[in-house]
Amino acid sequence: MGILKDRFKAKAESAAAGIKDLLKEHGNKKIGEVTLSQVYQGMRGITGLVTETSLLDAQEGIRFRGYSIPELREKLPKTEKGSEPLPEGLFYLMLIGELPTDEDVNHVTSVLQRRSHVPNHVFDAIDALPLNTHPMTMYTVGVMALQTESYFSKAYAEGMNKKDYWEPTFDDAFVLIARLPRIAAYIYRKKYKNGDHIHPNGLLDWAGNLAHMMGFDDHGFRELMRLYMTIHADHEGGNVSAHTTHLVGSALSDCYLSYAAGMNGLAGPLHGLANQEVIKWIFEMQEELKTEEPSSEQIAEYVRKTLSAGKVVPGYGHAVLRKTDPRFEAQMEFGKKHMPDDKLVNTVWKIYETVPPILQSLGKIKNPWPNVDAHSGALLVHYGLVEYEFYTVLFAVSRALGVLSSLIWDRALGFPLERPKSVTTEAVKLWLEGKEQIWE
Ligand code: CMX
Repeated sequence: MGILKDRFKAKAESAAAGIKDLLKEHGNKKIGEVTLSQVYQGMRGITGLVTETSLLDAQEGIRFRGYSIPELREKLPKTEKGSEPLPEGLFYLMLIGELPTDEDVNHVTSVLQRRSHVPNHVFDAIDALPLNTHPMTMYTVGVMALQTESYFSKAYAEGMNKKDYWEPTFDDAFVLIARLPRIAAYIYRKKYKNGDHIHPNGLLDWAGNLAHMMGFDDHGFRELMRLYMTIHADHEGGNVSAHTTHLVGSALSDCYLSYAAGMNGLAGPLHGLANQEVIKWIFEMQEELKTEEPSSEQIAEYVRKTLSAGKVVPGYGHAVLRKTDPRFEAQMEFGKKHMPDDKLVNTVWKIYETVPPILQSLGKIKNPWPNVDAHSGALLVHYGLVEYEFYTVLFAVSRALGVLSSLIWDRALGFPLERPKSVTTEAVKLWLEGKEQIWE
């Protein structure tokens, strides 16, 4: 861990000095105009956050420290027999800002392996919940129970210099990330496999071990987990899970408190829960149509029925993206390579041909194309992971890599408490009448 910390410290010190100079010279420059619609409609398009780990382009999709998903699939280190990137490599890239070598990734893997022991009281907290509790609730309860381990909270209570905040945050992030696969797998085996738990395999990589502890030792499934954990990790800073983690962290809440808060946002159906909703929607369609291979006409009919019931078509649309999500495309490539004849996967592809023109014809949807969640469930079902309520937990394990590396950077750069201004409609009306302006 010492080498990583030293590399991070050097990067962070020079980045913080650079930002200080930048603000000294350009701090008063306008970075955009905020309209009343933006104030009322979810702050779309307002640039108001710095997130160093990744940047989303509406037309191009996500880039992690400048690298697109196809580039990461090519350049990040892999296992000896694998062809998908190891998510540890992406974590290193987001944290240090440079592509890792094989040796760097092995180092991250072994640091995570060494810190992966989960104390028993975490399992006790999960066990205290009724079995029908949603897996995402079990997961955040598990994360909150683990908060007893926070180095940051202990160091803060003892009186720490603010210059040092990043260091226990760094340690907390590694410990938390190391333990998440065990917590996720524990929930999976408890809820769906009669509590028949599987011990970690200390020789496996982070994602491979998650697959193993869940009970999936197929090479294809492990590869899927490596790809899945890589592509779901980060999507710049404004999405609900990343923004919430950052916001809560800005109050100097530690990694556990901040990440659990973010994951409660991920558990919403317009965000990460959409992956469960997609498969639920397809299963319900298959049941209603009494076929596993619905035609394009049947799908179109079902989509219209969904829309006329006032529901969204899950897995389609995005607040920022305006094209097919490259994370959808990466999963489609995986499907073509590993399971080209799978009926459910083919249905996902047929839905992809059918849904965008229908959504486009409504005239109000800004992005009719599929997002990451439109594809993921079908690949999981192929390997036998049919319990779709669990899918968002996998998203959450992956998202830890992005939001926690960002949180380390937040503390290293000394980002302050987040506190945007809000207004009342009454105040807006007075302002429109030219009577009063209370916000300047
Ligand atoms: N199906 C039906 N209607 C949709 C739609 C969809 N897939 N996507 C957007 N719309 C509707 C919106 O509900 C909104 O309707 P109203 O004006 O009646 O309120 C209108 O189209 C305009 O919305 P928008 O500006 O295009 O989209 P937003 O930025 O407001 O919302 C998102 C983005 C993702 C919440 C939305 O597209 C959606 O609900 N998609 C389905 C859920 C989903 O897949 N979420 C996962 C996103 C990725 C992730 O975070 O994991």
